[in-house]
Amino acid sequence: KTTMVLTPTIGEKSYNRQDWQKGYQSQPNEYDYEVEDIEGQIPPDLQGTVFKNGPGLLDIAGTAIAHPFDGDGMISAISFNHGRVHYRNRFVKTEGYLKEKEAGKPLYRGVFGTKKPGGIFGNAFDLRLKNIANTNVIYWGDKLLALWEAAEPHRLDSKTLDTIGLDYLDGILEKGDAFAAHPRIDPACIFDNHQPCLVNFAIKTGLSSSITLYEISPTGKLLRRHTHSIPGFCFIHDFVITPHYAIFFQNPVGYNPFPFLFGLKGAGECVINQPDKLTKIIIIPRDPNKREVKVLETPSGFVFHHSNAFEQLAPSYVEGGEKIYIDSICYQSLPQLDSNSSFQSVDFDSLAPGHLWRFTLNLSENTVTRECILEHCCEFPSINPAKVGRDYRYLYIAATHHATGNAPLQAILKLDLLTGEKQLHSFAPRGFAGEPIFVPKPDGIAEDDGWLLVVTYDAANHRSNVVILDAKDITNSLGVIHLKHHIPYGLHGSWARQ
Ligand code: 3ON
Ligand code: FE
Repeated sequence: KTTMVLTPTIGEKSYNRQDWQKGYQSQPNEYDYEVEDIEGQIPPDLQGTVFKNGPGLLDIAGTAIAHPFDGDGMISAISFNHGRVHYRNRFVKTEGYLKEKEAGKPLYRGVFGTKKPGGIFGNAFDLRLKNIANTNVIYWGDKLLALWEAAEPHRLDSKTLDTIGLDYLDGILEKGDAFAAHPRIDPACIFDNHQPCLVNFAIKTGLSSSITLYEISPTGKLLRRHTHSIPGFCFIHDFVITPHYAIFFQNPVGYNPFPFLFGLKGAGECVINQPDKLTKIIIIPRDPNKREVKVLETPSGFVFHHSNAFEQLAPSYVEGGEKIYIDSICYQSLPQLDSNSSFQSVDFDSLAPGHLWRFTLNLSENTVTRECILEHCCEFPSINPAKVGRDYRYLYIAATHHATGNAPLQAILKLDLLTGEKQLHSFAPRGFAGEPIFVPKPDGIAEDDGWLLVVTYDAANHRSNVVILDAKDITNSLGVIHLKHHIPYGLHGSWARQ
């Protein structure tokens, strides 16, 4: 059973391409203002800031970038204070951003195909990566950090969003280290007296790869760190945790470095799908005294994001054995973009949509089974943070307006994993949606006692809105905050009681 807000659609498509494309215009301006144009009621107990990251520029001094994942990171902070709302955005003043701004032309190659001027000769053998700090933003250990998975975090002032610089987490990282853009916060770590703990990873890849796992306390102190070598190439964007494990999907891909070396393709465009291979599920114990890594195999297609995982550890070999459940968004393969046409002209209908699957790992029998649990194009999952690594009932995710096919994300979907019931809140035909961020109600009891904060793009007015949905009944929008301008489609963000 699906309940939804009915909105008219244009013909059989729920969107038109010009509308969708406008959400990928650069936003070069930096704003700082109290929002006055608000519909509905801001819940008075919604107190704090939602930080969002994403590409703010889709061009470098007028030259279009090849892919939105190459866009310079821009942080938005939407602060709620006793029903008042403040908006501020700042570019992360990375070395690359500042140098290119000064030069007025692209000076770096992008991982996803953006080139410097000068053709092959201008690009070959320039193997530097431009740390664009565009993927996620977290507040942890009293620091606001903009993350990009191939390099160090950038620290920003949490109030002004001014860039402080590269941050080494007080010595946890060294120069040149990576720090992934998908930390998970264990709400009650069993190794730390049930204190919260941030778990993140770093990938070093090549012919052989390594995964380093970091566990960091709320004050920013290193609790545990261990590195594991992994045979073969890795493109791992996200992972999941349970109380005892950190789990990675090593997608079935290989790497051909030559087009990158010779200046023909970006580093990330040289990843090759190997559809005949299986995904390796790498299960790393978080317990410092148990270092045995287990690897199980399954077909999964390509996975960027996971929703959550949880474990059922049978007290010594009771019926069925130890199990881990993992919910992930699976694509048939890593989408390969046509380098001769712009990403704005992508043919949605020819790309296989991402669907949500549940993988069940039996650690006693070393088997994996899988089941599609949401056959609706979806991306950017979100859950109640108290349920990270725990058995959970509700999952919130951006989704297409229609239940089948591939299209831009225009809706938010709530899935009840217990009953299979779905709710859809669609912004179609002229609205587009990104990652929902779950904010627990201060005195909430039920898992869905909370709000979803969603940045949407409203093509009719070429501006963005911040929509507050009631997580209990997402068909109901409590408030719509109209910004004065648009925010280009973003990637990830987080909530802080700041
Ligand atoms: O060469 C190696 C392979 C590789 C791909 C090593 C490497 C570290 C240089 C590398 C780099 C990876 C990077 C920098 C990945 C960055 C990913 C990124 C910025 C975003 C990923 C987003 C994923 C999804 C699924 C977004 C979906 C968006 C929509 C549905 C549209 O709004
Ligand atoms: Fe991501």
